[in-house]
Amino acid sequence: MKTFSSSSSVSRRFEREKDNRELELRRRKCCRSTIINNDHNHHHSIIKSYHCNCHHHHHHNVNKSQLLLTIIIIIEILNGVWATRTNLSPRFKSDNNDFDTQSEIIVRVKEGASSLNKEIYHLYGEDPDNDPLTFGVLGTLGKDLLRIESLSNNEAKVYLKKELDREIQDSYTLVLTLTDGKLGKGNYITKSLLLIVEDINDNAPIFRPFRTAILVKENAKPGTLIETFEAFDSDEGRFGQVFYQLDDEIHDTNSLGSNMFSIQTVDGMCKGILRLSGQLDYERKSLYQLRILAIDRAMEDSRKTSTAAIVIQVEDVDDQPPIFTSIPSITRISEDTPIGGHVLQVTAIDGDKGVNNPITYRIIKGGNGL
Ligand SMILES: [Ca+2]
Ligand SMILES: [Ca+2]
Ligand SMILES: [Ca+2]
Ligand SMILES: [Ca+2]
Repeated sequence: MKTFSSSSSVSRRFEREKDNRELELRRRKCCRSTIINNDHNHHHSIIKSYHCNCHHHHHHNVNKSQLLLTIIIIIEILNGVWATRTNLSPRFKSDNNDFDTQSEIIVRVKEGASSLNKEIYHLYGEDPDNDPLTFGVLGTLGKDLLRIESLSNNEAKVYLKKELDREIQDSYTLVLTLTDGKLGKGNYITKSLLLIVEDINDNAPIFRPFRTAILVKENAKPGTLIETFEAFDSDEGRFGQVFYQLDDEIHDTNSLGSNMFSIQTVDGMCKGILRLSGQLDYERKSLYQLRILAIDRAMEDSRKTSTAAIVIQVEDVDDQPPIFTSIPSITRISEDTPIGGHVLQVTAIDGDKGVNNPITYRIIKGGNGL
C-alpha cells in the first residue's frame, strides 16, 4: 500500500511535473503572442491555472495598448498643432540662386519717363510648405514707386509706377515683403531693395545772372575782358559739364560780331570768359548783339543748350578831330562894316559822333583887326 501509495504519489508527482511543464510551455507561448488564446481548453486545471496566470498578463497588455493608443493619439494631435504652429517660413530667392540673407536687391533704373511702367525686377520666392506666396512693398513711398504684379504662387513682377528724377533723389531704399498667408497678420519676411536712379541728360545748363547790356569803350584793347558767364548743369559727369560758344548765326550788319568778340571756356570752373578780340570803332558800329551758348558735353545728338543774349554798346571816346562842314574860301567884307558886324560864318562837327564835345573856334593867324 505504501509502495502503491508511494508509487501513486510518484505517479501524481510525475503528473504534476508534466502539467507544470505544459503550463510553462503554454505560458511561454501565451506570452509570446496573444493570438494563442483559442486552444486553452486542453486541460481544465491547466487552463484554469493558465487563465489565472494569463488573465493577469492580458489585463496588463490591454492597459499597455490602451496607453500606447492614447500616446499615439496625443502625439498625432500634438503633431497637428505643431505643424500649424511651425509653419515653415517662405523666403526670397533670386532667379537661380538663394539669396545670401544679408544681401539686398539692387535695381538700377534710368530717370525720366522712359522707365515709367517698365518691369524693373522679377521676384522669386520659395516656401518649404508650398504655400502660395504674396509679395508686397512696405510704406507709402514704396507703394508710390512700385507696383507688384503676382505671376504665380512664387513669382511676381515689379514695375516702376512713378517717373523718377535723379536730380531730386538718386536712390531709394525700399522694403519688399513676402508672406505665405500663415505668418500671421502683419508678419512678413522682408528684403531690402535699393533703387538706384541713373542719370540721363535731361537738364540744359542754366546761366547765373549776368549783365545783359554792357558798355565798352571803343578804344578798349583787344583781349579786354567783357563779361564772365557761369552756367550750371545739374546732370552728372559729361552731361553736366558746360562749354561756351558765341552763336555765329547772329550776324550784325557788318558781320563783324563773331570776330570782334570771343568766348573761352574755363574747364572745371563752369565759366566762359567773353573778351574783345578786335578793335571797336564807335563811328563804324556802336551796338553789338551777341548770343552766348552754354552747351553740355553729352554726345552731339543729345546735347542741351542754353542761350544768353547780350547787347554790347560801344562807348565813344574823343578820338576824332572836328571837321568843318562849311567854310567859304573867299569872303568879301565891305568897308563900312561896322565894328562887331557879321563877317563870316563857319560850322564844324566833331568827328566823334557820340561824345558831345563842345567845339571851340579860334583864329590862328592873320587875325589883325578882326
Ligand atoms: Ca509656409
Ligand atoms: Ca532729371
Ligand atoms: Ca545736361
Ligand atoms: Ca539728369
